[in-house]
Amino acid sequence: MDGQIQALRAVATRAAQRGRLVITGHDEPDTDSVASCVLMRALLSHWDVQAQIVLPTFAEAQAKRVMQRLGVDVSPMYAQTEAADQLVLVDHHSALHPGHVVICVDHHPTACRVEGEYVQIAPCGACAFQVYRLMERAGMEPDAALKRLAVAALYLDTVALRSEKISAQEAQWAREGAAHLGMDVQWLTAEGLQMDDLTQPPEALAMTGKKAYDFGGRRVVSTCVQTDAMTPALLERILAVLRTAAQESGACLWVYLVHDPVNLRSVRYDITPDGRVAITRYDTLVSRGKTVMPQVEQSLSRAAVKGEDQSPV
Ligand SMILES: [Mn+2]
Repeated sequence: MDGQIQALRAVATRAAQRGRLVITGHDEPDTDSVASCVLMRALLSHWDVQAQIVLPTFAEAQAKRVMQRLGVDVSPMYAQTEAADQLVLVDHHSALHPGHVVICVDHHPTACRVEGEYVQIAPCGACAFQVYRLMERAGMEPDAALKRLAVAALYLDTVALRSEKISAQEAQWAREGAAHLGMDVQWLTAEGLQMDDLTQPPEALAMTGKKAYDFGGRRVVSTCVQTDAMTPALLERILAVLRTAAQESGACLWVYLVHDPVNLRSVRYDITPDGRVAITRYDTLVSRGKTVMPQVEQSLSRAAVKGEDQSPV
């Protein structure tokens, strides 16, 4: 065991003698947060340090689904922290609930001073992977169930290993781990890419990711879907829903985006209240906030200028 690991063990051991040692993730915990908690509890228990996981807010739907499939029951973790609790923060670095922070292991870089006797914040694809590495450094041999959690956290926290925040080595570790453990890579990838379930009714698929924008008094509504399996028939049914929605919304435009994260492309459908649809195809996975909406704003202001030109003086 290296000095850093020894320091972590010493801090945890002392803290557990002072009061209840509580491991917690960020609010509305995602898969990485919950996995980090479970791995941290395993590490502490390896050292005979009693700790319990407390999640003060409900886990995201995806985390519930993924944890269930990986054999982790999150329901007993739902509880509140208390002021006297000794907190171990994972996957976040500022206490959101009562308690005294003693340990923090996170992968979100910050310029702020982080409270705690043991603080480890390193850029890494998933916090759970960082905890997994600590387990190895502690001389533990994490079992398959624990390793599965670290692999899943890496896939889900990094857009299926595509995010710029994951290093090539980490991605390789996740791929090899998934293969070695016989995990369903297609499932991990689909969850990581946050693909929408196309068996939902068109009314639901038309309304995913809804956002409203105001461009100088002109209201634009936008929704989007993530899939690599859109069919012309389903699209037609979604557009029919959107024609009605566009008319009833009072917005001057409804922008619907179909993102295909597998083939890295997007298609944009501009629906006007009169029911017309204009199509723009992008050969990249386009960002709504960074690319599409500025384009929409520009074309709206151009149209406004043109409208003024045509108006009789
Ligand atoms: Mn995370």
